[in-house]
Amino acid sequence: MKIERIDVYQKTYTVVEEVYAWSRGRSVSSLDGTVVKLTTDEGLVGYGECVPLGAAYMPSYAEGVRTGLRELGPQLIGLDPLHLKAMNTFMDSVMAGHGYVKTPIDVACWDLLGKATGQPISTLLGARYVEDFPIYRALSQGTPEEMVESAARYRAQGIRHFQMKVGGTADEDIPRIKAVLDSVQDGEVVVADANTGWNLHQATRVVNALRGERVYIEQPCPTLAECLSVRSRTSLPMVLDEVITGVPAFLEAYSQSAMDVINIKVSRVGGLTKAAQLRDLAQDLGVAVDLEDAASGDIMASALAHLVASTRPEAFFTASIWNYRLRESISPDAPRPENGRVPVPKGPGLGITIDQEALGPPLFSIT
Ligand code: 0XW
Ligand code: MG
Repeated sequence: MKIERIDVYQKTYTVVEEVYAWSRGRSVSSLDGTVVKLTTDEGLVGYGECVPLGAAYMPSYAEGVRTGLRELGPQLIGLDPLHLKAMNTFMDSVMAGHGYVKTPIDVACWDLLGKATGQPISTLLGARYVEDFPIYRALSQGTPEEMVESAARYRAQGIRHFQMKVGGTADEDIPRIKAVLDSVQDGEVVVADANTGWNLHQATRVVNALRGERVYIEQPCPTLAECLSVRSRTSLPMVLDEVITGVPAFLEAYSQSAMDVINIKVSRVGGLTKAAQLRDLAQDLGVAVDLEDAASGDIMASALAHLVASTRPEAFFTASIWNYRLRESISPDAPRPENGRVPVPKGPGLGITIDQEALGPPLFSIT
């Protein structure tokens, strides 16, 4: 099988909650996504996408995905999309870094492999431990009262795991976290995600104020060295996210016992192939995983569902999808949460149908 044509689409999404805010004054109210459709010489089509969370969350941005695809795409024509490892090795040999550009190609190749073999991606990733799974909900940064109120609203929708967006000053964050902790119920999980927003003295004040509380701390500071320093001052469990850029970064952090959980963002590590490799390693080493992407439309939400389904249940910490938080949709049957749980699609490949009309005409095509 050979890739014969690559169509690239642009899709603008608006965030239902209107503004989603996190540390350092960053926020989004709309998202600019890129969808890739691969067509093969046998007429099979596969879809992938990359939806950056604006340009300030991590080193990726919407126009960068498209510019990267203009550079990379022509070199992929004629390659066999079913040989995922060879495809990734090739992409890495002709373009250094820019994993977020390669992500939609990699996901579309998995969709093709599934359709060619008649199997869902989860089965091809080696397991289908669950048919549905719980997601967490991020609490957009706000006053303590607003964050407690968001948690109550999401609890009513079946959510039991809350990730608070903190990363302000210690004086702002300590009351936020305490207020939400006071409102949680038995069995619920609270993570305080600073998204690199604290420096050492702020982080130290926050973890000291939370000693003994049932809260996880996520990515307190920008660098691994700073996060390790915070970890040495607290016994609260730690999640690392922004610094986990791939297997080498994970192994460096693991060798220093830097975390209990990693947050794997598919487009940060460069696609589903690499995310699954990192997930496999983490679960073998006893580190639990949070599986998500910076943001996700219907396609990435489906890819994530398959990644979760193939994760050993004891290694699964939590997951997140974004498509249900966006007003626009490109798939009528993409997974969406019901009572806080997301079903894993059953059909071949991603297991969803794409509404070509909702996608509109391609922005550009490579043949
Ligand atoms: C990437 N975020 C800021 C958005 C997602 O909702 C989760 C969060 C994170 O850093 O984990
Ligand atoms: Mg995070």
